[in-house]
Amino acid sequence: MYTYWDKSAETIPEEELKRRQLAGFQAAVDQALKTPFYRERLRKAGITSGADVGSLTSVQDIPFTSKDDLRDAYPYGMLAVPLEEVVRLHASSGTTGTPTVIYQSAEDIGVWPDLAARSIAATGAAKKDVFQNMMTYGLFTGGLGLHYGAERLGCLVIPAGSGNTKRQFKLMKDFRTTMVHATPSYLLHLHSKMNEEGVRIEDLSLKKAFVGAEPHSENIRKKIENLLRVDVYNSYGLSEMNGPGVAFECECKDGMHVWEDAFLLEVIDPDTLKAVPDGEEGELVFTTLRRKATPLLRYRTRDLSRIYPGPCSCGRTHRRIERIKGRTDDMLIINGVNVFPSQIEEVIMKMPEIGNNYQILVEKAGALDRITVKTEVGPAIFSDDARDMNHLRERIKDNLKASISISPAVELHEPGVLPVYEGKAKRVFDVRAGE
Ligand code: DLL
Repeated sequence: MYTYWDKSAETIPEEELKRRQLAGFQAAVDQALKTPFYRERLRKAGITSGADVGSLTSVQDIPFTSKDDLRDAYPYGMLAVPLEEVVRLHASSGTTGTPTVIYQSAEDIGVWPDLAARSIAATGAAKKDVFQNMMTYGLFTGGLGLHYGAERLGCLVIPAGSGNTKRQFKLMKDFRTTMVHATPSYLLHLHSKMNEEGVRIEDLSLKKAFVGAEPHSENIRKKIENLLRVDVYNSYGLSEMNGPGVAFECECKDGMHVWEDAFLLEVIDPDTLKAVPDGEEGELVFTTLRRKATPLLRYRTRDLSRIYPGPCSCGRTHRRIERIKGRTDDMLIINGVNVFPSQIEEVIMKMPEIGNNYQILVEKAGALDRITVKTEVGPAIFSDDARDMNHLRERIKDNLKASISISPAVELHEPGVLPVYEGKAKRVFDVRAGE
């Protein structure tokens, strides 16, 4: 009863998968040795050919690659094929200015839609579906990644791009869109515009939403599922590993399957840099197994997650990771207490009174840190009665104190007041350094 895009690849026996991974890993090392960056780095580690890595565990003999390495190698230091073999590039600008760039050869660009088609087919999507892609098109990988995957699956693809809620609703109604792809924050925003645009759920034919590109909690998933009456599937990816189509939830919605025939996954302790046992939380590290133009070895994602033990009932043998908890560089230390923004989101979004948008502000108050959680409340809840609002504020504070030991100030806002982002939402404003 489960659907597959490429059943033999998705349910490949573990031993066979490992054999393929080793062949892919050795080829990736050979390929990496063609780049100025890795030639130098691997030589120092005593590796001069793919044959020097005899087993999957010997991945641990290879130095890590970081985002800074990609920046330093800009623009061509990590290119492993002649430039005329490259058919596309994607780049992400990040915060520091120098972009990181990933090149794709014609062969590479064939692999990615295959992984993307596999991902969306795992949610039960089929040829008859109408797929409206609300991710930003361009250098960002969110647009083209699933676009070509859905086309390969045979769906009707509407390349709507992000923004313009009015047009999104019109497209959804006129073409009976059954599946959408967007950031979770954009879908919540879209929902908050439904009334204003005179759209009712009954006017739409939506069945599924694929969400990713930003951290979000299980409670955000539930919220979107209830508000838009769709099944929401979590999609994880990063530009360095192509983009979306690295890990995706199947119909079981119980962790995201990492496509392990394309990406070699390690989970490491970000402090000791040693592998953690399966099931323990750590930083995800990936090695590309099938990319020719920009092979990356042991790329440190900074994303925290863990591997789910045991097989999934869908029959896929590719292991699953838990929803991303946050990035190692996202963790806030508030007066000595470590807290991830995702933990705050999890607590507030469990409360039915809370609306679709929130922000976290961290400042200095004398020697101490002060955290303020600003959240919109549902349209039916917001009131001028100060007592009601005070009561809700206190409950939010109590819940945060009880579950994550922080005592923030809480600001309640009317729906539509906090800023909305068409791409990745910016939720955390930590202004301590600038004070
Ligand atoms: O965000 C690729 C993507 C597009 C994934 C569309 C899914 C859907 P980057 O801009 O390079 O690529 O950002 C990658 O975003 O390292 C995570 O920190 C975060 N991220 C991506 N997906 C998820 C997710 C795209 N499902 C960075 N949950 C990653 C939590 C996510 N964080």
